[in-house]
Formats: sequence, C-alpha cells, structure tokens
Amino acid sequence: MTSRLTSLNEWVDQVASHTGASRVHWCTGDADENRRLIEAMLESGDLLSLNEATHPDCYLHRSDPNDVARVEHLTFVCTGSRDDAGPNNNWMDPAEAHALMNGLFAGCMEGRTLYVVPYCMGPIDSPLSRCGVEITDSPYVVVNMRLMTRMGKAALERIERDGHFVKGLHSTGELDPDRRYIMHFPEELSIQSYGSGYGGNALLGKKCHALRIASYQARTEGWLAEHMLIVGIENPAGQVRYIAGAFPSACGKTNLAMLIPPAAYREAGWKVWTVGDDICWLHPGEDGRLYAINPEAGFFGVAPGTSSATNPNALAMLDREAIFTNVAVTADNQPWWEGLDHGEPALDWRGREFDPKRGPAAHPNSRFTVSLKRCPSYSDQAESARGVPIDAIIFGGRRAALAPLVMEAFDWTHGVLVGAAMASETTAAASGQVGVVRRDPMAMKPFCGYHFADYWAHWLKVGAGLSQPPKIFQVNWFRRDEQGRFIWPGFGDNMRVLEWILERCDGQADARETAVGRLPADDAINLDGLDERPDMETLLATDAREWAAELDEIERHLDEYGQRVPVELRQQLDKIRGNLG
Ligand code: GTP
Ligand code: SPV
Ligand code: MN
Repeated sequence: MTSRLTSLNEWVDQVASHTGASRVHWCTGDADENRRLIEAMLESGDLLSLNEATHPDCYLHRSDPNDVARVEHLTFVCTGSRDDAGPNNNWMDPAEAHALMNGLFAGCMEGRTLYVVPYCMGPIDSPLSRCGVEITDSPYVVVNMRLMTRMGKAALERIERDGHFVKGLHSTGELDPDRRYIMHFPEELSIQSYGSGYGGNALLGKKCHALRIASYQARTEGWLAEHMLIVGIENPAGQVRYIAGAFPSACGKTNLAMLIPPAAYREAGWKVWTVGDDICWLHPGEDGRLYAINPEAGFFGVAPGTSSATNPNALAMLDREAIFTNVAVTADNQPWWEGLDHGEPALDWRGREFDPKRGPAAHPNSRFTVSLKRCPSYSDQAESARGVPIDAIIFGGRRAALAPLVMEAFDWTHGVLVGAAMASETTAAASGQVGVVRRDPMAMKPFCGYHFADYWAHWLKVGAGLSQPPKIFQVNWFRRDEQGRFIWPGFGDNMRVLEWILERCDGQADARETAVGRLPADDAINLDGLDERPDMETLLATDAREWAAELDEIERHLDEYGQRVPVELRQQLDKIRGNLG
C-alpha cells in the first residue's frame, strides 16, 4: 500500500486494536467476496434464503425488533460550537462524544471480523463524487453497501488518488437502545455509529455521509447536498428534462423517480428515466444551471405499498439480486408486504406465524435493497460525470389539508421560503409517533448537518449565483377528503402534474396568480383518461383564512431558528401576508 494510504492504514490499525477485532478484512467488492459473505450469513441466520425459483439470489434479513428505523433522538451533530449545529440537530460537545463512543467501541469487536469498506458516493470518475471508508463489524452492512455505493477496489484506488476520505466507524454492538448513538463530527469529516444495524443508522454512506457530512462540506464548497430524487422526463419529441424532488422519508421519492406515465402519455411517446431516488448533490455549472448527481448506486426502498398498480418498475427489479429487510413471507417463501397484489403472508416480519391481531405482516418500514442498474427505467445519464441539468425543483409533503396539489413559487427566494416552510405528517421511516404534522424544511430536518438558518442562507446564495436557476414548485399528492381518502390518484398519474411543471418551465402552461403562489389555471392539468375526475376545486383551493393561520405558524417556525434566519425569508413572508390582504 502506498504512502497516501498511510492515514487509512493507521486508522484501521488503531480501530482494530481499540475494538479488539479478531480479524481484519479489506473489502474488494467482487462477486466472490459477496458470495462468501452471504454464505456465512445464511449459516449464522443473519440472512434467510427466499424462494429460489421466483426470487433467485434474493435474501431476507430480520432486524432486531427494537431496531427497525432511523433514531433521530439518538443522532447527534458534534460541532465545536453548539450554534453551528443549530436547533434542528441534537448536539454534543465533540470531546464528550468521543469519550462516550470510545467507551462503547472498546473491545466491542472481540471475536468478530472487522470489515474495511472503501466506497465512493457518486460516479467513480466524477469530480463531484466523494469517497469514504466505513469500518463495520456487520456483514449485512457490507453486502448492502456493495449495492448502495460504488464499493471496493475502485473506490480504494480513488481514495489513494484523492488522498482524503470520510471516516465512518460502525458496530452493531449489543443492539441495546440505551447504548445506541449515531454521531457526526463534520469538522473532522467523521461518523461513529454504535448499537444499530438498520438502514440509515448503519449504512454510513447514505444519510450520515451523503447528507449530514456532505451538506456541511457543500456549504463551504458552494454546492447543495439534498434529500431528493432525480428523474428525467422525455417528451414525445425525444427531449429529456430533469426534475429534482425533496419529499420527507416515506413520502414518495422512490415512486416518483420511477413512475410509469398513464397509457395516453405512453402512447404519445412520453418516457421516464430514473437517475436517483433519495439523495442528490447539486452543483452550479459553468452555464449558470444546476447539475445533479446521485451519490448512491442502489435503492433502499420502502416495501409496503409497492405493487404492480403503484410501482411496477420497482416490482420488476425485486425478483432477483435483492435483499429484503423486515418483510413477511408467504407459505412458499416469497417476500410479501401489505399492498402487494398477490400471495398472502404466512410468517410476519419477526418470523412468527402471521396473526392480523398483532398488526401488519411486514413492518411498515420494511425495505428492499437493490442495485440502481436493475431498474427498468435506469437512465443512461445515471453515471454521467458532470451530472444532469435540473429544470425544476419540487418540494412535496404529506398533508391531508391546506397544501394544494401543485403550486409554483414566484421566484427562487420565494421557493426557498416554500422549502423552508415545508410540513409533512411523520411516517414509520423514523422511530416515534406516526401521522403528526411537523415542519420538515426541504425534507432535511433529520439530515442537515448544520444550522438550518445558515442552510437557508446558503440556498439563497447558491440561487443568486445561477443565471438559469431551476423553477421551484410545491406539490402534495396526499390531500384527503372528508372520508379520509386520498383525493388525487397519485403514482403514475403524478405525471400529469409533472407535465404542467415542465410546461411552466418552458413558459407555456397557464397559471393563475394567487396570494401564495402560482396555481394551474382551470383545465391546465390534463385529466384525460382518468376513470373519475378528482375534485380539482379542493385540490387547487387556497383558502385565505387557512393560509393566514399557516403563515403565522411559518413565522413561529422561522423564529425557532432565531437571528440567523435570512432577512429575505421574513420579507417574503410579509409580502405574501400583504398579498392575502
Ligand atoms: P424514503 O426511502 O424513506 O426516503 O421514502 P420515499 O420518499 O422514497 O417514499 P416512497 O416512494 O418509498 O413511498 C412511501 C410510501 O408512500 C409507499 O407506501 C408508497 O406506496 C406511498 N406513495 C408514494 N407515492 C404516492 C402517491 O403518489 N400517492 C399515494 N397515495 N401514496 C404514495
Ligand atoms: C429515509 O428514512 O429517508 C430513508 C431510509 O431513505 S434510511 O436509509 O433509513 O434513512
Ligand atoms: Mn430517504
């Protein structure tokens, strides 16, 4: 190993000695290594095989029942100054956090193998990509990281060239919720995670690196690291335009990223191309546009609700080479979850005989892991080193009332306020109560690695530097009627809204100016081919009284971030108040 890797080698040696690991394995990412890890996990029971005939090379992992989602209350940003982490993060003094974590990691890998997992977030040859190394004692993490990132030999070579990387240290520990912490040290570009083996807590390339650490780096380097999908929409003329969309966890990013347009659109020649479904790094280009790369290489998607009616592209990629976490299984050992259109559960996500009295068969936050390349709508631009140019940014939430189906911001500054004011009902993706409306600015509440007020200022600054900024929109697929049913059909029919958005970007579709933003003019949303006309009047209403109350709440929400909130956002709020009269 050459000298540029000295710091990596020293770190690995030091961690191996501190954790007492019995063996050190440097991951190459090759197929043989993967096969051996899977065999060992089948042996230990960490993985279970699934029906080989229907689901070749697919496996099931059942996580500990107390370890099924991200844990926001145990996730910390440890900056030297508390103010830099902001009220949006839990904070701990770095020295205190290191002392705590050193105590937990001491001797924790005795008798276990320590895996060194070099990975690259983003296309391996893109100057926009960033590398990291995760040290973990979990083979489940290794096989997931192989699907979710560019993992192994090529990443190690890039680290050698770059000379720097983000250091991530992870141990599943005892899976004791009282000894569980996800710590970020943005000033040291390092992450330490102990006591969980689940998703965003344990696959450190994902939320920990590609959002919390990367957002912090992006601020100093002049770009944005966002919780966004990236999708290309090809019109019948063959022109592809790209949209980036921020939605909170379990609010529709994966579905929108791979939607299948309604029949009439398909027949006319519309196509959808998937670049990313969860994380997006946005860089200003020399032409004054914003360019996006997906730092990830795979999907860690929500299983429940995935069906041939809602997301046929996802189903098509889940019949081989996928890892399922916490789904149920049928009597013939096929994966099963609520919403799937065939089969029925025999065993629930905990491996018990299914009993509907005990709740759903699949855990509501059960997931699939699969390579991006397996997606039928995989974009030929997904590996593009310079990224794809973004025409529109959409902010979406899950809101039963108030938020209209779609609304265009007046300009970038108003768009930043729309993003900062986002609210959404909580979901099973994080531990805690489900269905409570909370503010989730830019869908980044759990993921922004620094003070939200500074983050909004950074958004304003990035926008000011763009000569051709994307237009910003707000969407809401989740408005409900009095019976609690969704009013908008959603899923593939969201294409109808995307069409209006893209036409607005071309200066074509009609909009009506309201106090709070621009909404589609009557009949501007194409409803052809829908069995039933949705209640568009409710979907596109902007009730002045409700909005006045909303603006008061937004003001209180901004106030929580104190003096650092950019004055432009308060001015926008005042302007809209004035519009409302
Ligand atoms: P994370 O991976 O947690 O970040 O979630 P996500 O934003 O990618 O959400 P995903 O696309 O996995 O959708 C979450 C849940 O919302 C699933 O159960 C979907 O079936 C459901 N969903 C997605 N899109 C729509 C929609 O347009 N309408 C309705 N009613 N439900 C939707
Ligand atoms: C989310 O919760 O937004 C996810 C799943 O995408 S996790 O990887 O657990 O963060
Ligand atoms: Mn997510």
